[in-house]
Amino acid sequence: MLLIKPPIRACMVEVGRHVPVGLAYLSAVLRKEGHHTEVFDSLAYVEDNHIVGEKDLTEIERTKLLHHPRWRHVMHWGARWDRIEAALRERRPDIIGISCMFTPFYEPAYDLARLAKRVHPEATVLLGGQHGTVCFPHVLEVPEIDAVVLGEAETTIGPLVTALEHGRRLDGLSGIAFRCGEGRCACPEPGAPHVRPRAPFVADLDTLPMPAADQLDFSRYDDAATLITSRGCPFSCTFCTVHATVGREFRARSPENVVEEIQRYVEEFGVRRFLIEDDNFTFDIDRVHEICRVIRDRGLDVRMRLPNGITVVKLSEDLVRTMVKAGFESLFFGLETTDAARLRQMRKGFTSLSKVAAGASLFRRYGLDVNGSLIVGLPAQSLGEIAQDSVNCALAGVRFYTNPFYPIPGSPDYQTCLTSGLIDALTEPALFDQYNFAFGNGKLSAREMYWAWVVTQAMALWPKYFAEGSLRLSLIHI
Ligand code: B12
Ligand code: SF4
Repeated sequence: MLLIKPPIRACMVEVGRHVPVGLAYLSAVLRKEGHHTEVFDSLAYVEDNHIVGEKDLTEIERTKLLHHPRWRHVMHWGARWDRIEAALRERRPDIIGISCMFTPFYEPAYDLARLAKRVHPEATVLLGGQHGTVCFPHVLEVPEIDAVVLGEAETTIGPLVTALEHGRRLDGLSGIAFRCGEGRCACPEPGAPHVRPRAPFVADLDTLPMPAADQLDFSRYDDAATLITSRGCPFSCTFCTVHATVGREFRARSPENVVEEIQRYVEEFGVRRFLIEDDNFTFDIDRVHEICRVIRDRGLDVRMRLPNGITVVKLSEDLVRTMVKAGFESLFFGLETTDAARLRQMRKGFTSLSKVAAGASLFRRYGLDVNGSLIVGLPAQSLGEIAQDSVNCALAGVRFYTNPFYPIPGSPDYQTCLTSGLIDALTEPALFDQYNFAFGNGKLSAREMYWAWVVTQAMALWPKYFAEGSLRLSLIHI
């Protein structure tokens, strides 16, 4: 089986260099069961990043460009299609598994499925990941995709691959969706797609094999590895959909198991930098303390970051000191807005500007770079409120950056936007791009929201501008 991460096409994007950890887990599970697997991460081929030519733009991309007047190009991030085609031809897989994490970037994932089917018409094409999980009816409209794997897949992928290899029907399996009437079920007539009930989540994450790191070239990831030390989040922020993939229960690996993985990366791959991408890493503070203690007991010289952000809940000086000593570097808090009533409405009442300011100053005291993140363009948010958020952060001494609001299909906010008429069921989901304002928020037009975001970003970058400005001034004085 070939597991592939598609390229991304967007105006702006935060691709960075992230190990395709979900696929590496699946590969490890399948290998343990005796299957042959390979991982191909299109996003690792940064040398292929290029501007998409005018004639190759899709209708959706043209619309995105209209919504993003300061950005004149759509970029293709990751491997070019000819490189991907060559990889498909070279490997001759019988099953091709595509991972689509982000709904706004589904187009290249679907194009990859079309390419895979053209190159290997006999192969089965599967799609998994967040997008497939929350938008499977949309995915099943693509004839080249044979089945969608729903949510966490370590327990479902083995039986699925075995059934496919033996040409068995799929209607008895868990956690998949597929079209009826194409020989995968026993129905006498074609009917509605089959959506099989989800398998239980992996209860003890320590039982999972370590991700198949030997299938990745870490020089392509700046010699950094991704760690998932826990899955699931008991909180209920209204813009979030992690529960669809990994559930509400906080399931954690033991500190020993986590540090064993870290040690393996250090010793076998020479990797000492780690990105911890948990949904809610600091939910269990005692466990964080313990992970840090085991790292130090084993004398591991490592650097860790939390690019996914952490909540301020239960932060203490003791914890911060322990984290810094164990090797934690920069991090950020998901603040979203400084308005307490809105935070309650978003079911994020557990955070506040004052808590984030206190947390940030704690980390800064220990030399750590800290930011807060704000969302711009929340439903019915006014220009005044947006400006107030940035000003409040500046007043509280919290460095911040801003992300545009977009309703993620499957989230409570998506439902609210539907009910209030801001979007309808036919609104193109690819337009809910990270840096794209496709519709108004009930108070502001899409254009007003866009420019409000540009202004807040300019303000967010002001400290840097100010520092550079004063440096230049002092040079003039000399
Ligand atoms: C890590 C992460 C990031 C990283 C990206 C890392 C990377 N590798 O690219 C960073 C910090 C950069 C990031 C950024 C963003 N993220 Co993010 N992120 C996550 C997070 C927390 C974890 C993903 C992860 O690695 N999980 C661990 C691995 C083990 O799981 P996995 O990849 O899902 O794979 C499993 C299954 O999905 C399945 N599976 C996956 N692929 C396949 C393929 C096949 C064939 C099969 C069978 C199964 C399968 O099996 C795997 C094993 O169980 C998820 C939340 C979540 N829990 O899913 C949000 C999430 C994916 N992000 C989200 C969003 C919105 C964003 C941002 C837009 C936020 C913003 N406004 O800035 C940006 C956009 C990024 C961009 N490219 O521009 C949304 C996406 C929702 C959607 N439907 O579009 C999520 C779901 C969080 C949420 N708010 O609801 N993110
Ligand atoms: S704390 Fe993070 S993972 Fe949990 S619901 Fe809120 S945004 Fe989602």
